[in-house]
Amino acid sequence: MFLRIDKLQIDMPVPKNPDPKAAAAVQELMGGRFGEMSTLMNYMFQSYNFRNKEKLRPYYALISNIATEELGHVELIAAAVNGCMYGQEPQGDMTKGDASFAHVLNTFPNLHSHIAFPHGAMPSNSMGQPWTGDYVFNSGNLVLDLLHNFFLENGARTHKLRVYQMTDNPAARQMLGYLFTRGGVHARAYALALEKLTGVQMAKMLPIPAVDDIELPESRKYMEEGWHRRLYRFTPKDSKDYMEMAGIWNGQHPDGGDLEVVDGPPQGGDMNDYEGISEAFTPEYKPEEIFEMATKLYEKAKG
Ligand code: MN3
Repeated sequence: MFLRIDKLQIDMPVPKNPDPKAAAAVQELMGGRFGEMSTLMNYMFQSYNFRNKEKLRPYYALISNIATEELGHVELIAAAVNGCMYGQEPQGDMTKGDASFAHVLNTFPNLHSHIAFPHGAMPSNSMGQPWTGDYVFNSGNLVLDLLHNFFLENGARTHKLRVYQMTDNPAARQMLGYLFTRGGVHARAYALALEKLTGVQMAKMLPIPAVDDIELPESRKYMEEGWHRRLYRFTPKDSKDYMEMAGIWNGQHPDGGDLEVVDGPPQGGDMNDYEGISEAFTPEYKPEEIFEMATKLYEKAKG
């Protein structure tokens, strides 16, 4: 089962101004073929359908635990899309009754987000095409599935770098720096799993593309903090769940530091909050009544 912690995996800056073009590009990393919904659902279904869990614990633990981290990556992409859509200031004036979103037609190629979603993240790619279960590969053959996962992570690296090159939005780039580092960890983990299973030196192929994490300025901060050498156990500290992945995630990173399994999730960053947009009816045109009702519920919950 899953626990939910009301935090993001890291602190995410909010861009000063709305940047819907950056949001549209980042959408590819949500619901594209190589997006976070794909890594999440590939590893999730591989863990659901895993056979001989007891005999193959280290592999099962690795795939299951990375799946959980990916759910947090989906959340981070959503936070980045929302941040880029809103910026720090609420937009528009609901009382004017003019074409408040006319500018969107010129600046934002993903109109579906403005019409069918509350100006936020969608389970779709940068063209608004929905994510599909066809992106899930789960043959049940352990070597084949691990090889696929290695391919998926390296493909995702390529897409992250392309999105990086498409936007200079500092908030989007910080999120990319973090996810690039973590995707590198996952690619390395699947490479190690394959090496220990078959003896083939997958790590000699890394990284694909041949851009080291350190070359991304926004990744450096996370590397200085050691994120590129850690796998977190996304489970309460006092549980023993997924410990067995330490049988795979051990030894040295090429930078000389030790690979480490950390007990419990990372500390996390604050969940961002955004003002509603009245002219888009989020959460309502005149939300005061809803706010008042919620205040009463909130007081009741506090006892
Ligand atoms: Mn990821």
